[in-house]
Amino acid sequence: MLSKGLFVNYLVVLTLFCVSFVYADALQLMYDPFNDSERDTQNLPSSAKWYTRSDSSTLFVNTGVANYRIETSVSAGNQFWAHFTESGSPVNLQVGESIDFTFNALMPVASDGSWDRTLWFGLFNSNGTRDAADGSGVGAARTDDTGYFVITNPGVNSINRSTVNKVTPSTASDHFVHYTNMANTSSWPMQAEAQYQVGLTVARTGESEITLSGRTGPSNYTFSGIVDSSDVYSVFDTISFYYDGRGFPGDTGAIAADYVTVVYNQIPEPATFVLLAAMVPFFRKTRKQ
Ligand SMILES: [Ca+2]
Ligand SMILES: [Ca+2]
Ligand SMILES: [Ca+2]
Repeated sequence: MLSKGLFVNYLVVLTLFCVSFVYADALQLMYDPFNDSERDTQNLPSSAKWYTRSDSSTLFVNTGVANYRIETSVSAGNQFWAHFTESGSPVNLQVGESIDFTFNALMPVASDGSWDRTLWFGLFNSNGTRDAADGSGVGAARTDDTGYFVITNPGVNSINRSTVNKVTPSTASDHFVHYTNMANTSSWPMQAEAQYQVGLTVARTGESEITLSGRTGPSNYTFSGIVDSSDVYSVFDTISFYYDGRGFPGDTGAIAADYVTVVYNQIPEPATFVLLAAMVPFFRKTRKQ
């Protein structure tokens, strides 16, 4: 029979175990404010190595503004991305876990809303093959990527002008080429040089269920409860951005981002608690000596 002290210890461990399923640990995998004025060093969480699909000169940290940020040069469009885990160690969401991707979006020149798919951003999985050079993203390493993303229209304030999308399974695609629309939401007209926090949260709400939520602008420009229950994606290691210049005056534009953040809301491993429980008698024995 358990002694009273031992019983209390087991009770504490059991409580910790149960509480762990209610309160996930928030692990900050990336928080890049670009204070270091460069985009080339992978030293997470505070500095990510960023890549552009175009020439290296088209993506830079703008140090000519008060608060440094990553920014594209003006062009007809560009795509850039970063990896928020070590290669081969993606986030593998368990039931009850989620991952948040947020950033401050900024338009050096305001979008004029003349194109319905201007700003794209999402969470992806490289599936073990990463594009890790400027000018890449066009070959086999990219076509196996999967994920979820948002398209928003920062030139217009209207219902259903933003969409939430999923990379179509088993298609040879780039992050943003072959996709399935999951839901429509509202877009927010971003003013030039004003920052708006936007983002996407992917939650694993069941063995075969993913629920998406996020933000396309201030206040109530949010979406939630968008459920995927077929061929779901639960593994992630990449964030990616794209913009289409047709959304800007003259059909060329640029985007900037700051405070790019990825948080993994992780449930502590049950094994940790089983181990703790197993060690309780040992601790008590040690204390008695
Ligand atoms: Ca950096
Ligand atoms: Ca900054
Ligand atoms: Ca890949």
